[in-house]
Amino acid sequence: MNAKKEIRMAIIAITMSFSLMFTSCTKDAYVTPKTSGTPPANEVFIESMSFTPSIITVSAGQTVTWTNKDNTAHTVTSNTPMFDSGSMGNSATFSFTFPTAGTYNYHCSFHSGMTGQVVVQ
Ligand SMILES: [Cu+2]
Repeated sequence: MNAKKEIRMAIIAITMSFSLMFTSCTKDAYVTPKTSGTPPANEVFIESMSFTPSIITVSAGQTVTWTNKDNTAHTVTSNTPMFDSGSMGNSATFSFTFPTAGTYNYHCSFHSGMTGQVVVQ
């Protein structure tokens, strides 16, 4: 009788720890979707037809690097004539150094819906 009870308790404990593991696994899988994850500091990923993060904040004098993770070609083009990457294929990178504080809006010249902003402090 007691042995059976212990086994039952053990089964319950194992089931509970399994479901806990499952919960954390599910959470991890959710946090890591089909994207390439969070870009490193001062980097923007061009992915799934958008700039990630869409707003990036850096200090004056720092360089921002964009990487195209899409198979579609994109550009990183400032709204004012300041920088223009030209056509970027898959895995292409583009870097620009921002010497002066300000807010710089940019877009992809191929896809008007793709916009981003660099805030330089
Ligand atoms: Cu584009």
